[in-house]
Amino acid sequence: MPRSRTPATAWLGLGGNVGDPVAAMAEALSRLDAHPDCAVSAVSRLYRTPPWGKTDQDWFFNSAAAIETTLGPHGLLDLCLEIERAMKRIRQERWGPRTLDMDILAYDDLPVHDDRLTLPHPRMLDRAFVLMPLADVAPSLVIGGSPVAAWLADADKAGIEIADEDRGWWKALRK
Ligand code: A4P
Ligand code: MG
Repeated sequence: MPRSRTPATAWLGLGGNVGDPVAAMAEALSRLDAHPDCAVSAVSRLYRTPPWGKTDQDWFFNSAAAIETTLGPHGLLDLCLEIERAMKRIRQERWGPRTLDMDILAYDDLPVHDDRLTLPHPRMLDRAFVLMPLADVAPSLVIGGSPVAAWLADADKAGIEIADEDRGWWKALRK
C-alpha cells in the first residue's frame, strides 16, 4: 500500500446465491487482498442464509470482511463494482438472484450520502445475514449509536446456519 495516506478500515458484506457463490466470494476477497491499495485484515465465518426480501429464490451464502485501504470510499466502491462485474454478476431484479454482491457496510466512522454511495449501508441494521458475519469481525463497531453485537442481539436470526467455522475458508478456495 502507498505510504502517502494513512489506511482507513472498511467493512464489507458479501453474498450470493447463483452458481458457486462461495468461490465467487473467495475470489473477490483474494482480488481485494492482491490490490496494491487494499489488504484484507479479517474475514468472518461462512454463513448459509434464507433469502431475505424476495423469498422465492435459493438460499444465499454470506460473509463479511474488514479491509485496510488507502482508497477513498468512492474508490473502494469502484473497485468492488469492478470485481462484481468480473464475477459476471447479472444485474436484473432488485433483491433477486446474484453471483456476487459486495456492499460497503461502513468506512471508518465516515457518513456518506450521495447519489453513488450511502454509508453506513442503509439497510444493514435490518438484516441478520449482514450483522451476523459482521459481528465476527467487528462486534464493537458502532453503527447508528449502538455496537454491531447489540444490533445482532435484536435481529431475527431464524434459519441462518454456519457453513464453515474456519475463517480461512476463502484462502482454502484461493486459485
Ligand atoms: N450504493 C450505495 N451505497 C452503497 C454501499 N454502501 N455499498 C450504490 C455498495 N453500493 C452502494 O447496488 C446498486 C448501487 O448502490 C451501486 O451501484 C452503488 O452505487 P446493487 O448492489 O446493484 O443494488 P441491489 O443489490 O440491486 O439492491 P440492494 O437493495 O442493494 O440489494 P441488497 O440490499 O444488496 O440485497 N438475502 C440473503 N439471505 N442474503 C443476501 O445477501 N441479498 C440481497 C440483495 C437480497 N436478499 C438477500 C441477500
Ligand atoms: Mg447491494
